[in-house]
Amino acid sequence: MAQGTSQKKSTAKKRTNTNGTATKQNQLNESHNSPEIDWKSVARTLLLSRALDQIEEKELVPAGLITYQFSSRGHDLAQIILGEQITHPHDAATLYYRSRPFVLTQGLEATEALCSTMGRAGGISEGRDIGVVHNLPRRDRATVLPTSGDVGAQFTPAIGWAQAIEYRSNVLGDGEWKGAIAVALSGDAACATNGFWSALTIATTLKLPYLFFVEDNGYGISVTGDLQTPGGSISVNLASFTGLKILSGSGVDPEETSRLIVEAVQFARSGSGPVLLHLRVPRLSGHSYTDNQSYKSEEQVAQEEANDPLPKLRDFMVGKKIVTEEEWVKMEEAGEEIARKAAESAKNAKEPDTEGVLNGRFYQRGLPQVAGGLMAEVGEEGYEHSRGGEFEPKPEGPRMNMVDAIRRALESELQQNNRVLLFGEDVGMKGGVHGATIDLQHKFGQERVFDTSLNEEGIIGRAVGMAMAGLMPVPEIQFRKYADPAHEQITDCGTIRWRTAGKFAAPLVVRIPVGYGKKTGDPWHSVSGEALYAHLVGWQIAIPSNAEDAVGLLRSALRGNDPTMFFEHRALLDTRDGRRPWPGDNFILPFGKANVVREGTDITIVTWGEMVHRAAAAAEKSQKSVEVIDLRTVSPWDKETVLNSIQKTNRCIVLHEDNWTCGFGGEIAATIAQEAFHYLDAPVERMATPDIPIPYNPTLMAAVVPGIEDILERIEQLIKF
Ligand SMILES: Cc1ncc(C[n+]2csc(CCOP(=O)(O)OP(=O)(O)O)c2C)c(N)n1
Repeated sequence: MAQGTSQKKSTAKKRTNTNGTATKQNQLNESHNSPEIDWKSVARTLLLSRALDQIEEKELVPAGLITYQFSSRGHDLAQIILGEQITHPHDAATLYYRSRPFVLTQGLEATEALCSTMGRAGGISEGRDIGVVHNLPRRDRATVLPTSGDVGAQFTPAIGWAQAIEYRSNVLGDGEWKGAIAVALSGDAACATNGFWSALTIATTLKLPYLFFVEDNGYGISVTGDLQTPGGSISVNLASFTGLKILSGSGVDPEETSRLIVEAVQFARSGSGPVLLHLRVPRLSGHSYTDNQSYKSEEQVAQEEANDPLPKLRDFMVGKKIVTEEEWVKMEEAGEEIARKAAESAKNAKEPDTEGVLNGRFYQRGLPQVAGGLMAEVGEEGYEHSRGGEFEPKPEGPRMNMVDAIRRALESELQQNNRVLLFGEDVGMKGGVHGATIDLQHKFGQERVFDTSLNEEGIIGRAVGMAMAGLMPVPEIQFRKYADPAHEQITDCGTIRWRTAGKFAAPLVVRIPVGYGKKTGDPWHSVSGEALYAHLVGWQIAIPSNAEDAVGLLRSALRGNDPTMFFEHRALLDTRDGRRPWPGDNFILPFGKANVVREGTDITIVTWGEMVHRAAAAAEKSQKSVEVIDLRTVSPWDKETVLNSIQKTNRCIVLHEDNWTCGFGGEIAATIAQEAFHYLDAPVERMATPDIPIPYNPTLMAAVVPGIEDILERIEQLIKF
């Protein structure tokens, strides 16, 4: 039996919250070595959950006080029994919108629940997110990781947490993480998503302590299960999946459901690998309040009603003399009373604070962060101390390739911070397809530098879970185009801090080679596409133009507290333009601070990445005095340096390799037009690749990507304007 279970035994305690439900840590039944079910606690939570659903459906939604209502009726008993088992201090759960009964077991208060669905202050996201999309930093039980509205997005962050459990307990020696598990709650349709299959592959290949908890009601809104999974049973289909323990059965019969759940949780805790628990449950309401279930026959609805777990629990408890009929009625009334009081409190709760609505896009001193990243564990002062560095480079040795400088920066941070982990396709033994991680696995071991399965959603989603478990994950995506399958995880990661009202953060650094190669390009390996990510909430984006900046920005991101995209331009990795001497083991560059590469008075060129060198070469050739600004980072971008330069030169070209339409140059041009219009002596010029992929043939490529001669010509034209 895993060590964590015996820990639980020794720390067993009882806490009663204002829901009146006990959040008791499980005690072991000595004879069976399995946790006893506290049926009264289960019943209290179930009755409260029903009363909350009821008051929402009958009163608060019709009164227009709640917009999104998702009933959990039918799914609730199984979730609550599960919640009674998820008690290890480092357990974590990822959820979906129907998971509120589980969250009640983890300490969610009834008033908080209704403030959440009503979008009021005091709700778990302070009105920012719909109230069924929960998150809960650890109270007495597990950490409830931020829920996504995207079905299927819950699976891979839980994988990251499970892998972090292994890393923290086995490598960092954090004994208290031993025996913890990650659980992902889902419906049956969610088993058709990319996230599910991604998580399944990782959990089984790495034998992670992971529980897939599938609540199968036979529908994904109105689409029946046979269209989600051939034959309609995920457990039948996965029977031969290597490395996966499968359990399936009733999610409504108290005895069978609890036996299956206890077995599943114990298996996951035992260190034997992942388990999938497939429970059949009825969905006793429409998918959401507005769904009238017209696609179900009356017979079907009646069958589902007959399968309601609530009367089954009552009959079981009364039959087993755990409660009398009278006690049951009293518990029912108590649940209703709590829900009623909670509704009154929620109705009287304030509207959320509008002043602070912009807070939480990025780390800001003074804002809370109780889960995720280093700061949640060491506090703000500790974190601020740890991120220090030297802003002045101390060049040493000969000029080195950018790729070698990146490798050395990774190595020095791996040495200084044992929470840094590097992973991705071919990152381990091979050292990455671009060579940025050569020898690092050899030096730091397979636990810290490792290969992953070919699944970008899994790479990024896992990184998100690891970051929330306090590690600093550094995933590599082989080429920018191949980040596309991870887009859902990328967008959701960026909003974590904001949508949890600052409670959670997932600082991590995604390294991605971008742009055309030394000799040629093509539609797959030459995408830069920074504008797509600059448009997202919550991501920092660095695009260094040389080895020195790469080291400073990478180190800054690795010691930072926000998700960062670190773009490595392919044409600079091992070419002369990108080379610089090593700037020192502690050199750091702040984000949002541009570099004026070349000063001038006639015209300003604003650019980044490889285009910096083309702009500088054109400036060199030009007879005019050209100022070249290397933005270094596009999120945040250094508006001040750009606007100051335009006040001096009165003319500006914005130049990038990314496509024209909605390219980041459009943002800069619009800002200049708005904030420096009176200083302009000519329109702001944009230069970019037209809206086509980068062509393979070098002549074609040269015809569309802005070149030195094109820039030179544009300088002349603009100055003549
Ligand atoms: C990626 C994504 N696609 C579509 C939706 C819209 N949607 C919300 S719930 C749902 C059905 C999910 O069914 P299931 O996973 O079985 O859970 P259940 O609602 O039955 O409990 C769909 C299609 C979504 N939220 N996310």
